Amino acid sequence: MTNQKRFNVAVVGATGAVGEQILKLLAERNFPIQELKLLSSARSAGTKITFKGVEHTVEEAHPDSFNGIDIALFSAGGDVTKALAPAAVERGAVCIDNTNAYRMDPNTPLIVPEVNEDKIKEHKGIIANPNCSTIQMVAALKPLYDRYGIDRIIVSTYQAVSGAGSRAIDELLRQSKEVLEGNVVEPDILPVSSLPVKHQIAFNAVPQIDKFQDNGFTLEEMKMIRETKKIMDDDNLQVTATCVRIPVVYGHSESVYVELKDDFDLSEVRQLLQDAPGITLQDDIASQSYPLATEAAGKPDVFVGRLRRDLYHPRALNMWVVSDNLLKGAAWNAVQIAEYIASERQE
Ligand code: NAP
Ligand code: 3JN
Repeated sequence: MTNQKRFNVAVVGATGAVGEQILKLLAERNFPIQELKLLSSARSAGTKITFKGVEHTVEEAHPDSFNGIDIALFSAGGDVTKALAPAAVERGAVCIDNTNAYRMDPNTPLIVPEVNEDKIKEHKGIIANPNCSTIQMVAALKPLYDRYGIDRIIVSTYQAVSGAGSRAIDELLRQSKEVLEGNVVEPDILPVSSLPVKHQIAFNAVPQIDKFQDNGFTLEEMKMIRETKKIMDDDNLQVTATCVRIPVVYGHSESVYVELKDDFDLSEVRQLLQDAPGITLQDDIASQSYPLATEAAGKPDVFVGRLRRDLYHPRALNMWVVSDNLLKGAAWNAVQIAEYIASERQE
């Protein structure tokens, strides 16, 4: 495009697992960048990162880092967002935030472009990216919600350790080796919570992601419940979640039971999913073809399969939903929002 408007872009958390994927996508997508600022904590300040063949030096993030910035992508944890995003907005930046900090703030749109892109324009400086487990589920359910309506969702997740950061990946690999070599396993990181109690993740399934709430659900489960209602803009939606960490490195999987409001036809459901943006239907039991974390890893889509009618509820459906938690679950969803903003400003 000639005379394409270019933007000054800041990536906060540029040295992290999500930040790395954001940079990769900005380069691959040829995002219209004028100047790129890479920000981290003091720990990584001075680190060199090459972006499109040009070496950039990572700087420690502080409020004045955002002078002249048009678009800031945050993935450095909720406390960093709370400390710096308002300062970035004051300086004229639009912030796309990957953390929980503003997701439930009524003034902050919570966006999955395939579901509620129209709400982006309501932002007052900050746009929130939902939790990874929420994103892939609502993307898969949106075509069904629009066609039949949804009463109730019961979801169980099987979440990869990369969702808990690079130290959790290291922990899984270390523990796997320890078990295979017959050594004692000493859990150190998972589950991430304020308590010192840790559990083995290698060869295990841990039914706790984030800290427990007073109602017995974990924070990850409550994020899924609250965020789904906000994104679907439906307070009557009944959502139950059980979130489980499993020994997979990349790719969250979900077993989703959904009760629809209207009768459905399974072949029409398949067609709706096939036609939906960002969804790949992979559902051929005759050839044992269904979504797998190993195959979804590194890809931007949400993969859906194992579609089947419930045996008891006449309007219920079961499905298996898999996506790369660092891509559609975080970096790709954020870059999609950034592309929307950039395209709006071209006009
Ligand atoms: P990570 O690999 O641990 O990276 C954390 C990044 O934040 C690093 O670049 C780190 O810089 C930076 N950072 C830490 N403290 C900072 C500070 N005070 N000021 C500026 N930068 C600071 O973690 P990650 O897996 O990339 O996840 C980062 C955050 O993204 C999470 O905390 C979470 O809020 C969000 N996230 C969201 C989803 C989702 O579901 N949408 C998924 C995963 C993560 P240093 O190198 O200097 O330490
Ligand atoms: O554990 C996972 O698989 C997803 C984790 C997401 C996460 C981890 C630490 C802090 C979040 C999130 O995105 O909700 C946060 C947070 O921003 O609170």
